[in-house]
Amino acid sequence: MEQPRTFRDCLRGRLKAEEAYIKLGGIRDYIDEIISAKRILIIACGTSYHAGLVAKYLFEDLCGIPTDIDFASEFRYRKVVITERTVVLGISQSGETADTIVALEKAKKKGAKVLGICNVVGSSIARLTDAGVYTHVGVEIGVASTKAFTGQLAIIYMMALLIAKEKGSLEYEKYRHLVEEFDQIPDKIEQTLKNTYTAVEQISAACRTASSMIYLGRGLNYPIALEGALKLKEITYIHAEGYPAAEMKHGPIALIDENMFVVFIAPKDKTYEKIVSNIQEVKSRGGKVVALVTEGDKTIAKMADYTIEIPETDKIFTPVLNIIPLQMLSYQVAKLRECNIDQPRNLAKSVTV
Ligand code: F1P
Repeated sequence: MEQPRTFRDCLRGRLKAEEAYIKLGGIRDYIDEIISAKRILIIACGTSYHAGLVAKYLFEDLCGIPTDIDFASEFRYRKVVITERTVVLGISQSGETADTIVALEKAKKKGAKVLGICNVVGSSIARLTDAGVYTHVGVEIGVASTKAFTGQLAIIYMMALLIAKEKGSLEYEKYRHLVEEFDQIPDKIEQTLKNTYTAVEQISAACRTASSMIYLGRGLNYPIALEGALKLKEITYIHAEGYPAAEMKHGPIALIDENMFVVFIAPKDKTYEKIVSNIQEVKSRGGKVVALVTEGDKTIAKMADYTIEIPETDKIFTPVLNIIPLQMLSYQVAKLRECNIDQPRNLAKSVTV
């Protein structure tokens, strides 16, 4: 519920086009290195990994820089090749996740510049990186990351926009248009919370007894499908899988029957028609469809069992609005199932071993 404010805090006031990079903390001193990087490598765990996956799509799409992402827990244990002019970006809410610390130290030893996005000021990861930026979302009380995730996205958007502008991979007019829209996002998060509350209550009542759910999205909203599913697992203990929507036919489609709830993230972008046909595939097998659609979309609303309407925005910003009702859905389901929402079983705020 705090996220309209925390997202605004991450922007540190209005984001004026010319000033964008004053807000990027120490990272602005490395902007030339990022622009001339041959590769960006993102390292993170859990929810922070999902923010990193959004960053991968944006750095490639807007900035044209080849970007890879790896789980810190994988990177730390295998033989890795760090090629010349690789910039590493570590993302961590707590700044104390053991796997991420070790992985970033390893990247540093191999000669990479290591940058960071952290929530906690003075944390181990903040100290070990060459430069970084804090999210400024404040302390997150619940174990499952929510406002830290959207805060990480805020920083990632600022980075991607700035790099694209400085690199010249985005025309200035388009850059200005995106910056202006970015400024509207805190208000749109607020609108999303208001508009989706009733729908989320209805859907949570219907799926509270589900034994499994599938979350599907494409492009920039594929990481949101992963994060929506992770939030459900973490706080409701319902099994959930996030998948790229087009991969459904390569396996998960076998799971679909009349007991399966499938959440589709379906903004009006260039993948829209494909998502419509994915929805048809689920409906024809009796699955229950929950669809996150752009406000006013009647086509999908007619096909879906439940619809959540998301305010219109530029396609690059849809992830930050789409995650809000998915977090709320997990919260409402957890409440109905009488789970301990702030302290889910088996989870720790920072995984330090
Ligand atoms: C990573 C993380 C969180 C998750 C939980 C366990 O932490 O997986 O995403 O919500 O708290 O740890 P961090 O490196 O982002 O602090």
